[in-house]
Amino acid sequence: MESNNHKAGFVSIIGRPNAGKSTLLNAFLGEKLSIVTPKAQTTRHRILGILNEPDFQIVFSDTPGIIKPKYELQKSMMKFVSYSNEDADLIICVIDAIGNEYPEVESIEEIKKLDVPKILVINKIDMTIESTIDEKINWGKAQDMFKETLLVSALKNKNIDELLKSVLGYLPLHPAYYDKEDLSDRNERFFAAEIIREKIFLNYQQEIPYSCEVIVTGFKEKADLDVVSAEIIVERDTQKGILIGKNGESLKKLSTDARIELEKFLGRKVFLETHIRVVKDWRSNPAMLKKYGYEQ
Ligand SMILES: Nc1nc2c(ncn2[C@@H]2O[C@H](COP(=O)(O)OP(=O)(O)OP(=O)(O)O)[C@@H](O)[C@H]2O)c(=O)[nH]1
Ligand SMILES: [Mg+2]
Repeated sequence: MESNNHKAGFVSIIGRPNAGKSTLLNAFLGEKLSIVTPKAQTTRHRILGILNEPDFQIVFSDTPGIIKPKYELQKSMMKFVSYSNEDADLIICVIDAIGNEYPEVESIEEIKKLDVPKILVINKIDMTIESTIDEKINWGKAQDMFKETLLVSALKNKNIDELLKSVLGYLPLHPAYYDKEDLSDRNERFFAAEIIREKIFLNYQQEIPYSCEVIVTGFKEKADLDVVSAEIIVERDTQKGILIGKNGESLKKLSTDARIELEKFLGRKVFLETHIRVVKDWRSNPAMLKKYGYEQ
């Protein structure tokens, strides 16, 4: 039985690409759920990460980095951010302490309009000096919408407990929304596809990662291992050639990297088979996007 003091709520994690939103989600959960890479626009979906304790359930949403969309896929990614904010009991706006990039004025204006408490999280404090942090703090004050500002390092797990305590302060008394055993709303197939996508982001450069989509077409649990079949979708034949590489070596490395990570995630041996398929300009094709789980 849940106590009368049980809290539950939705917390939307938003910010520019690369600010460390997915790393922060993983830090909250103490588990690697969302994929993380040094490249911008790694996350393409809204991914729920559920933190369960006897007295609370926090449903975090990791979201794609906020950008001005240039093609249909990016438009859909920005829809996921809006949905996440609409449901939220609290919005965590993550900014990167390194460099001097701030959220776009337009996106800040949109967020300001929402009748939801917002807090500012300045991330990557392990990598920067005090004066630049001060600049970020002052920027936050000037926005006149954040209830508070917290300094963290999601990567080094610094001040995450303090942030969590603060988050709980904004959540209402409410029964759990999801089963208290659940870690996410997504299934193993989804995370398997994400892990392969992460390895594509890490192994290939320029447009390749952005031109790829991964679909898990088969997932068979056998006695001694899982057999995972995946299709990697690319936009052009030349990209297929690059993915495969000389004598198939690039694809072999990608498959090995993905399999190792998959085995870690699933805690079981994995046999991974990959096929590459060309779907011309899938990123701009509404029908294909719908098929791949992007809403229009
Ligand atoms: N030094 C340092 N690096 C961090 C920290 N948090 C995240 N990073 C790094 O920043 C990069 C981007 O991290 P992500 O978590 O993928 O960022 P994101 O905001 O989810 O990015 P998108 O999904 O592309 O919008 C990765 O290389 C992370 O390892 C941190 O606290 N300190
Ligand atoms: Mg991300």
